[in-house]
Amino acid sequence: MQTDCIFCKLAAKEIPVQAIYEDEHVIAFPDINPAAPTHVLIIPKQHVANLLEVSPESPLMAQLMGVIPRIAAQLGLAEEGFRVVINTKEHAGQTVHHLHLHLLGGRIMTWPPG
Ligand code: DGP
Repeated sequence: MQTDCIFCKLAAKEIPVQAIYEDEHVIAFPDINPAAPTHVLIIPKQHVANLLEVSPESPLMAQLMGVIPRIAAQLGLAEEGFRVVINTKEHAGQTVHHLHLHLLGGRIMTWPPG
C-alpha cells in the first residue's frame, strides 16, 4: 500500500467505498465524477501506478479484465455494450496514479474520444 494513494485507501477501506464487486485481487466502485450513466472504476488492490508497470508475466490484467463480463451483466450493460478505458500518464489525462479501468455505459459513445 502506498500511503498517499487515494485508491490504495479505498481498496483498504480506510475510506468508505461502495463496492460493486470485490475479490482477493480486485475491487470495483462507482466513479466519483461519472462521465456516463454507468461509470465504474476497476482497480487492483495492490498499488500499481499505471499500465507501464504491468509485466507480461503478471496475472494482473486478466484479473482486472476478467471481472468485466460479470460486472457488466450485474449493471445491465451486457446487451447494449460499454467502453473500457485505461488512461495512462499525462497525454491520456491520468489523474490518479493507481492503475484503474474505467467501465462506461448507459449511453451511446462517440469515436474518436476527446
Ligand atoms: P483518470 O483520469 O483515468 O486518472 O481517472 C480518475 C478517476 O477517478 C476520475 O474519473 C475521478 C475518479 N476519482 C478520483 N478520486 C476518487 C475517489 O476518491 N473516489 C471515487 N469513487 N472516484 C474517484
